[in-house]
Amino acid sequence: MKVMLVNLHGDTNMTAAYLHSFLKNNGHDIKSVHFGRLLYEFSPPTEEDKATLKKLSEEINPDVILMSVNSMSFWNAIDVTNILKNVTVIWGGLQPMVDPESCLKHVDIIIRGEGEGAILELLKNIKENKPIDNIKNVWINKNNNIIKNVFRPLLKNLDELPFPDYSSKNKFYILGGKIYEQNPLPHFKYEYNITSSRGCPFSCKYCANHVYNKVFNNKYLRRRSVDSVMEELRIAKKNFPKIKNINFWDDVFINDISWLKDFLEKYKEEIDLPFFAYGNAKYVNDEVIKLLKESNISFFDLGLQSGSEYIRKDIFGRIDSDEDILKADKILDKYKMRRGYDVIFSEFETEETFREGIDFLLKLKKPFKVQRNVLAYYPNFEITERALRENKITRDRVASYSNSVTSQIMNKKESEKFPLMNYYYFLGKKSIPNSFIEYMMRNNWHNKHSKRMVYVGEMINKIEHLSYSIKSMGYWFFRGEFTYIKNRIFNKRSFA
Ligand code: B12
Ligand code: SF4
Repeated sequence: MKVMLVNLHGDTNMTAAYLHSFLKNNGHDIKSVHFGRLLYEFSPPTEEDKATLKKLSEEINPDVILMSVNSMSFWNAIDVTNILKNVTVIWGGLQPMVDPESCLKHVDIIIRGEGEGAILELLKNIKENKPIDNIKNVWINKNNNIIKNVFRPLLKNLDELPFPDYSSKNKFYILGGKIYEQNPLPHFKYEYNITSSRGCPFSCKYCANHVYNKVFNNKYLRRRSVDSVMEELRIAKKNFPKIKNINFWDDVFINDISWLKDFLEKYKEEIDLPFFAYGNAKYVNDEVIKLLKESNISFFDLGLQSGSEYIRKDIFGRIDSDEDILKADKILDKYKMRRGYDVIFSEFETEETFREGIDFLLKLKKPFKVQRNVLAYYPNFEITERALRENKITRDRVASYSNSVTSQIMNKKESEKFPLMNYYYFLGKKSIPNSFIEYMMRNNWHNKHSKRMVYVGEMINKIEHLSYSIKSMGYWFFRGEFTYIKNRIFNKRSFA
């Protein structure tokens, strides 16, 4: 079948790359259209982008259009779907999983949970003009009557899936209203996005994994074999010889020590590229960190989420105690691991928990980065229902209920709202002594000089960001990377 996959989540999005290769491998004529660069926040498609997409869609003339939709891209998805309505549009992804009814107001067919088995069966039945009402994982809005099918069993062996396709073949990239047939963004050659697993052993209350673990009885977490991951990396290195960093986007990379040992030994021997991974304090021990360090890890990102143990455990449902984190931090410091701690600020915090949190972070060994997030409330999550019930938030704070929630990264406006958060700009930095932070707190700087703190904090962020961009550009330049300019000039297509 002629299938068009419209990807709103940026050029190197893993979900789109997986779906593309899966459908291609199963004999479908698939074309993917990517919007913009993969960024940590969503930028809505412009009118120009949408007009270009419409014309491209007419040219491709697909039998069906697929879109991956999460709670934050929900409104963009509606917007884009509305201009493609003359073709059957099918949504899959997180929003259909967590709030299917909201999706069926905008499209007639959605796929919930794992997509592979369901999309194959659905496309087959559409092609053969067979009924589509009883396909597991598929929900349908049939004349305002919602047909709800149960979930199908999960894939047992992830190794059976083809590797994600990040090539530019049969892909289109829409940027600034123009179409490119080669990825015009150079970064895609330098970073390789991979996952060795699906799911997470934990069920934090604010995370999609708690939904998966509940629905699939804690069986959602599965891991690929070492051989499969290694083979993907070998091919990646061959196809993208300029890769300088691998991103392991596994929710928790280090939970299976015997897998990790086996994998890293081979990785070091054959791939030996710096890599990024997510970790969790519970799994940090001397052996694991030594292994990671010896295998060339460039950055290790840990979810701390709150320095207050009460918020971390009781509100967020995490299992790591203060003691676990302090112990892990000591080991990470011993191996001089470049690391970051993610924190999430929420309306559940009080002045007391904020202060507790800062005091706790002051105990961690420097240097470390702090990634400041605000809690993203997702539809139908218990934590969202609780926050609404207890009047901690209004509905406009919930992703997809409101079109204003498009990121969980803390911005300047949020920083100004909760003055105590502003200390997090400065925590973990070697150049700023803890005694100075304590002095600021004692003297109430967050109230007296809140705006100034935000200003300085934002400046620090900008400088860090700028130096990273300059470094990347320098890297591209000195390696003769002019594809970006070449593609922009010669591979541009315009319908105008
Ligand atoms: C890796 C990842 C990232 C990476 C992306 C790297 C990359 N190159 O792709 C980074 C760190 C950049 C990232 C950023 C963000 N992320 Co993220 N990310 C993930 C993560 C860990 C894995 C997603 C993934 O690729 N899985 C592998 C693919 C193959 O599986 P999948 O996406 O689940 O898709 C399967 C099914 O859902 C289904 N399916 C999905 N779409 C479709 C479409 C169709 C048509 C069909 C048939 C099936 C289908 O089939 C697929 C195969 O079975 C998930 C958490 C998780 N465990 O899911 C969060 C997650 C998706 N991210 C999330 C969020 C919120 C974000 C950000 C908005 C955060 C922010 N900055 O504010 C940004 C948005 C960036 C962007 N432009 O998209 C949320 C979404 C929550 C929600 N309810 O919407 C998640 C679920 C984490 C969470 N908080 O629970 N993310
Ligand atoms: S550890 Fe991370 S990925 Fe796993 S459930 Fe908690 S927040 Fe989600």
